[in-house]
Amino acid sequence: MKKALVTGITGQDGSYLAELLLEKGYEVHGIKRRASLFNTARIDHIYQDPHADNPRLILHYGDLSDTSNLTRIVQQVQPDEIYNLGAMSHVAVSFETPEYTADVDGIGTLRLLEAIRFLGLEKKTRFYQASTSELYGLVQESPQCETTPFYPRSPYAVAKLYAYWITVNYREAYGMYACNGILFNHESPRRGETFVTRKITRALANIAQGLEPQLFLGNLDALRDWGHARDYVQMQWLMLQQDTAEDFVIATGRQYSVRDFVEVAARELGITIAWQGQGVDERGLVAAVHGDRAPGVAVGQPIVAVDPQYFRPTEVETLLGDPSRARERLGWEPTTSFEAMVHEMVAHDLDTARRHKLLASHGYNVALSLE
Ligand code: NDP
Ligand code: GDR
Repeated sequence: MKKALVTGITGQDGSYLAELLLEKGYEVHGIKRRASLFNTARIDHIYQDPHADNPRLILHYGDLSDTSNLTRIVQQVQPDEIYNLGAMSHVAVSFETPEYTADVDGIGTLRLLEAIRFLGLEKKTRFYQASTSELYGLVQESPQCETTPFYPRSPYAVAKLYAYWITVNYREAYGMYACNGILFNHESPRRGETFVTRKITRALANIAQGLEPQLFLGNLDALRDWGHARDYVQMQWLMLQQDTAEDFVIATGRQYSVRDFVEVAARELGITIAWQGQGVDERGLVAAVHGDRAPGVAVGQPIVAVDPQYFRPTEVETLLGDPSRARERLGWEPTTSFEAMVHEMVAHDLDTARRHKLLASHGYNVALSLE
C-alpha cells in the first residue's frame, strides 16, 4: 500500500486530494494545525477512528514553521509521496503578514525537502509543490505557460517563487523526484469564504434569503482563469506518477472577470444585475428578480458595492493559463465548466442560507461572519 503525506489536508485542495488518494487505496497521512476550535470540517466525512483496525486516514499535529516536527513526521511515515499543499494562501492577507507568509510558504517548502534529504529518502519520496499562477503576477505574455517569465506581485507570490525554485533546485541537485504544479485559481463549495468566488456565492445566497443586506467587493475588473478544485487535484496526483518529474501549468484556458462571476452567480439565483457607475462609486442594482430563490431581494435594491479596503497594494489584473503541455503529456482535461462550477457553489450556499433562515425564524441566533 502506497503512503502519502499531505500538508494542508484540512484545506480545500487537501480535502479533495485526500478523498482521491483514499479511493486509490493509499494510506493517507495529513498534517493539521492545533487550533482552539475544530478545524477539520472539510475532512470530517472521511475521518477514520484512530482506534479502529488499520485506519487509512491518519492525522498528525504539525506546522510548516516547525522543522523538527516536520522531520519527525516524515521519518515516522516514510511516505512514497508528499503533497505540500499547506500555506498561508490568501494573497491580500500576505500583505498584512509578509514575514509569516515567507516562513510558511517559502521556507516551509525547504524544510520538507531538507527532511527528505536528511533522512536519505531522496530516491523513495516523490514531492509535489503547490505552485501558483500568482508567480506570473504582472504578466509578461498571454496566455501564460511553463516558459512564461515570473513577476510576483505580493509577499505570497514572492514566497511561492522561492518555493518553486527550491523545488527545481533539489530536483537538479539531488536527483529527487520533485515537481511544481503551477495551478491557476480553482474553486468549489469548499473554497475558503474570503476568496472572491466563495465570498460572492455565499453573500448573494444570504442576500437572496434576506439574511445580509449587501456585498462589498474590491477590484471588479480583475480577470482570472477559474477551474474546479476536484479536477485539479487529479492533476496533482498524476504529476507524481510520471517517469520523470516535470513542472506543469494547470488551467482551463478560459478567462472571466470578477464582475462576470457576480453576474453568473446572481443569475443562478434569478437576479439580474444592472451595473451603475464606474470604479469606487459603482453599485450593482437589481433590475429584475424572477422565481422564488431570492425572496429577500426587491427590484431596484442595491446589492453590490465597491469598497476600496479590498483593493491590494499591487494587484494581479489578469491571468489566463495555457494547459497544452498537461493535455499533451498527461492527457489531462478539466471536466467542469465555469457555469457548472458556479451553479454548484451557489446551490451549496443557497442551501446553507435557507437552513440559517429557518433557524432564525425559529428564534435561533445565526451569527454570519462577514468579510
Ligand atoms: P486553503 O487555504 O484552503 O488551505 C491551506 C491549508 O494549509 C489548510 O489546511 C491550512 O490549515 C494549512 N496551513 C496554513 N498554514 C499552515 C502552517 N503554518 N502549517 C501547516 N499547515 C498550514 O488553500 P487551497 O486548498 O485553496 O490551496 C492549497 C495550496 O495550493 C496552497 O498552498 C495554495 O497556496 C496553493 N494554490 C491554490 C490555488 C487555488 O486557487 N486554490 C491556486 C494555486 C495554488 P488550516 O485549515 O488550519 O487553516
Ligand atoms: P487570488 O484569489 O488572489 O487570485 O489568489 P482571490 O479570490 O482572493 O482574488 C481574485 C481576484 O478578485 C479580486 N477581488 C477580491 N478578492 C477578494 N479575496 N475579496 C474581495 O472582496 C475582492 N474583490 C475583488 C482580487 O483583487 C483578485 O484580483 C487565489 C489563492 O487561492 C492563491 O492561494 C492562489 O495561489 C491563486 O488564487 C492562484
